[in-house]
Amino acid sequence: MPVQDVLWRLESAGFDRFRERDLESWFAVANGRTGTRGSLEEGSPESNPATYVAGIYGRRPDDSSGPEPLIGPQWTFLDPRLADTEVRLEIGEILEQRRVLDFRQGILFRFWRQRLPSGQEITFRSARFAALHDRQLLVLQADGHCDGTPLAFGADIPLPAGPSLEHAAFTRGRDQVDFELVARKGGRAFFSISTSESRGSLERFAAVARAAPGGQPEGSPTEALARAKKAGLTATREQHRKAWGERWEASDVVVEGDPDAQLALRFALYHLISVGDPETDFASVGARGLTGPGYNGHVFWDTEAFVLPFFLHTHPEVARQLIRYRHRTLPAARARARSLGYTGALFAWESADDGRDCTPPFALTPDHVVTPVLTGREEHHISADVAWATWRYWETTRDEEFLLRVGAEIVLETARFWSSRARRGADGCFHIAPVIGPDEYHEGVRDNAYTNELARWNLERGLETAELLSRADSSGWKALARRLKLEEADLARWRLVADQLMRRCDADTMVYEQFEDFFELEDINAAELAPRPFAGELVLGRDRLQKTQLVKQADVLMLMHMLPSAYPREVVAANYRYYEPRTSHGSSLSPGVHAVVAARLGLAEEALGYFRMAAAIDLDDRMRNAAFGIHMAAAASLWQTAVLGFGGVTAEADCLRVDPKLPASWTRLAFPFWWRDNVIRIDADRSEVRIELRSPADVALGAGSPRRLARGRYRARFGNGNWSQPEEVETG
Ligand code: IFM
Repeated sequence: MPVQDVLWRLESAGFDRFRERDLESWFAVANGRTGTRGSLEEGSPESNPATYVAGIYGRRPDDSSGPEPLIGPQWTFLDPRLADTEVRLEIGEILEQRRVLDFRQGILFRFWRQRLPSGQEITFRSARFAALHDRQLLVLQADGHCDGTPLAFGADIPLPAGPSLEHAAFTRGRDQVDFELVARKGGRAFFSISTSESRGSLERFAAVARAAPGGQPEGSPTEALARAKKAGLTATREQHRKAWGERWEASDVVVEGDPDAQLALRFALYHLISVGDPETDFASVGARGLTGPGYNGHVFWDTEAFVLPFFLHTHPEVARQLIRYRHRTLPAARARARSLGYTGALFAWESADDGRDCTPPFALTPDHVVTPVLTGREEHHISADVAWATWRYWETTRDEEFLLRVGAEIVLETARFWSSRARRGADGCFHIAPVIGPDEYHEGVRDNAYTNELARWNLERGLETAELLSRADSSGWKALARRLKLEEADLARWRLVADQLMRRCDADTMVYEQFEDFFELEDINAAELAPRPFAGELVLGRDRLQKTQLVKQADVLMLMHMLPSAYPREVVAANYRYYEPRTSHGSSLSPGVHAVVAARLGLAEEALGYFRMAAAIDLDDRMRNAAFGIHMAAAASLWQTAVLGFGGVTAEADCLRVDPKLPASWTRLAFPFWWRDNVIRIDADRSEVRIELRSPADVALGAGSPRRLARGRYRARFGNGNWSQPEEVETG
């Protein structure tokens, strides 16, 4: 049975065929290896059922549209019948139709009662999950009856036709069906599905394995199936529940006083946990996770800048695999930089199985115009974003081994890229152009502030990496430098470019100009144009858009969000005041970043408004595209708002700073935070913060200095605008 507590579940009652695709995204069950949309077992007219296998993509025969995810067999399909009568929602009268997604257990439940045209009433219940303790397994349980007569379910398991499928081999045994699916110019997926049925009750296990293009299968579905059958469904479900329990223990964010915010957070965390895989670097996280077809499952900077911090501080093994995925794609990133006339590594703006850039050349804009997509050619900040995530991993774990073997190569090769990407101008400064920053309304600009500042930061971290490794492991560093053909002259150039890369910040107002001549563009107030969020293309048209200061998504503010310690409060405040009114939030990435920045500035109520806007992107389908899958970056931005924004946690180089600033309606905010092998539990209200440390750590409160705290529990009070020093709490 699903959990009773309404703050741990999402429930939808009734049936609206035209909303079905949105619900299928919401109710997806996934475990980082596979994801299955929440389609009804028997199907429905507008349904778009799919099971995705992370990292398995195929190409169309003419290779026109880049890699697309392979769609697996519809393992949840049932064809319920009462004797020869079909049982479907559209036939007869619906008496009850409810889906309940139980976040705590990671199980999707369904309750259905239908009056058939004959007057008979059927009862159907099902439960399904993607096992979290054994990521090869998917499980479905169902039962259906009509006045004591069991329903029959049929044995068919359809294979949806997908453009990326080249070949499917299929073997049917007595109670088992095996599929081998070959993606065109891609990997392979294997499904072994076993069903047992007895008097209206059904149990089904689906075991999955996958193979990279040209590679051997990772695990055997037959063995996974045997494991599941041996354990039995009840024990398998128990292990799955236990695995979810551990994830929630490490990541749950408790909000008291605001049930909507609590539910939105748990919904977001459910989908984030569902997409993590700590065991392998086979795949990264697509912009819509494993919940829908949006962006063809491609991986963007959404992963490093939004999703990864959540894992870094709740399940660092997943963050590590996400970085390893990028490391694995370094050869493609080097080739891409070379092909554009640069050195070092330029990661794909859109990446799939092999790391080659797969940004489509054309796309349909919100105003239904087929337009060339320039992001693949010009949106290069992705390289700095990957370096940023890698550095954050290093700062958070202090794992020198990982830095030497994996992280350093990413940071150094991306630094090298920027030193070739920046060119000296007639004014003697280095410039980056043409370029697209996070604000994609303005293409082909010069010196995008976000890109330039992150590039400078990347160059500096490259230098720091060289310095650090040469001190810590001189022979390891020499071997790495030799392998990368890095010389002193390269490092000298990095210093030069970092020092002389153009920065445009008005000395009086402290506002960073988003790019050269941005301030000359027509000034515009976004909120006066249309209720936000809105698509700028629809309101202004593409041509006018480029000539105005309307910003699609946090750009200068994104910079300040990514590097919070680098910008004084008054600079962030000035930039927030300037850019916030000019932003349409045409991207789902934007509201959450505004929420974090506002929360850190102490604008708690404004931040809460943005938090709600970010939450509504999927739960209210605010961008009219929830049917294409859950917006993973927006989901992650809710965690960032709660923990980094309202919770006020900043992982600084030498301490963890904690400065909670709760909105008036939040009476309590509590969460765990993983940092340097320590789990730090923060529990705050508006006047007090309680901190529990698993091992000693340097902690600073508010603007105070760091203090070494031993393992234990502490309490600090807020008064006169400051936090008191933490006092140890006696434990009885
Ligand atoms: O990565 C984003 C981009 O910043 C804005 N357009 C959508 C992409 C995928 O979410």
